[in-house]
Amino acid sequence: MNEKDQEALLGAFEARIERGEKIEPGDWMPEDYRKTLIRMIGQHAHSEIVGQLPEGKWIPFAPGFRRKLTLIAKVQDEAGHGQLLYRAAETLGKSRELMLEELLAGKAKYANVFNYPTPTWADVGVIGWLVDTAAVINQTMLAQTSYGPYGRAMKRICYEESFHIKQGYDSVVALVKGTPAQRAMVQDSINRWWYPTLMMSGPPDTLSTHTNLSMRWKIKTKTNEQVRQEFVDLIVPQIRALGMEIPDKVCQLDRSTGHYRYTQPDWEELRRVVNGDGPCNKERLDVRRKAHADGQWVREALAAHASKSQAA
Ligand code: BYC
Repeated sequence: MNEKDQEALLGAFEARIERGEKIEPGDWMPEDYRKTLIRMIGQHAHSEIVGQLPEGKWIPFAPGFRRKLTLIAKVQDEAGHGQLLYRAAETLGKSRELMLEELLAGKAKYANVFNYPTPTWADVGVIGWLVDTAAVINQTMLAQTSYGPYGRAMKRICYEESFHIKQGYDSVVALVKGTPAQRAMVQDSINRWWYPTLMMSGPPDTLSTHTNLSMRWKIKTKTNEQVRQEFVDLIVPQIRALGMEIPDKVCQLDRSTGHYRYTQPDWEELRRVVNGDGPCNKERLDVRRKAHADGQWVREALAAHASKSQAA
């Protein structure tokens, strides 16, 4: 195809985006659009299945039958989200096997937050409340993305994630109403999760490499900083309403802008953690590698069944 034809295709593609049309799997798209989406959706899928682990380890120790049941359901939901997202990424031409191979080889990124430890039961509630709130704000924006299969997956996922927020909040409220030791446990957990959760929305716009192109093609419709500010504005009053503190003295409402000010996280820490050097990266990937190896016989049995059905 010559350069003129390429330009015409790009022009028609951008006009469709401008009109708010959704791009579907068989449609023409620029290679950078395809690559950006494969990277983002793949990273998102990995985040769901690695994200099962920090809370999942608490299933045997959940205090009471009701908490155990809801936690199992939540962790199971994350596996379902992973399935939906790997499927959405596959529509762009990259196989699930290859994506998983890259994850297990430590070559793929996934959300920074899941590389931090969960030493107390309060962490389960605080992840559901803070991390899922940050995730839902981002994912509500991604539900408007220009790529049809990703947007549709996001809508379904946001319903479930909104329920996860309630599960986390309910658990935190129970602890906050409890003993001084339980309240201290919640505060300690908020202190540890505050900055990793702020980092979840991505680096500031000055350091973000992909935002400009993603905004131009409406893969994202808000910048990382807009998403983070929405999270801060929503969560700060909620935290204070429970009598808990934000571990940031700067965090005050700026009446001139209507937004809360906050101290920027350590962006060097984000870079390190997403590139494999966080407190739990090794542990998380080791667990995923074991789960993958344990499931090998299931994949083999399914493949054997599929080839037998084809032969018949
Ligand atoms: N963590 O140019 P930038 C959940 C990477 S799971 C890791 O700003 P972009 C849940 C970025 O990929 C939901 N990596 O990128 C599950 C890029 O990498 P490369 C998780 C990060 O894409 C279980 C580089 O840094 N949500 O809710 O424009 C239990 C430069 O960044 C992060 C998603 O996955 C990070 N925080 O914006 C509980 C959402 N930030 O290309 C809950 C989908 C940046 O240099 N992803 N990077 O290798 C996104 O929305 C966007 O990709 C981001 C980054 C906002 C994360």
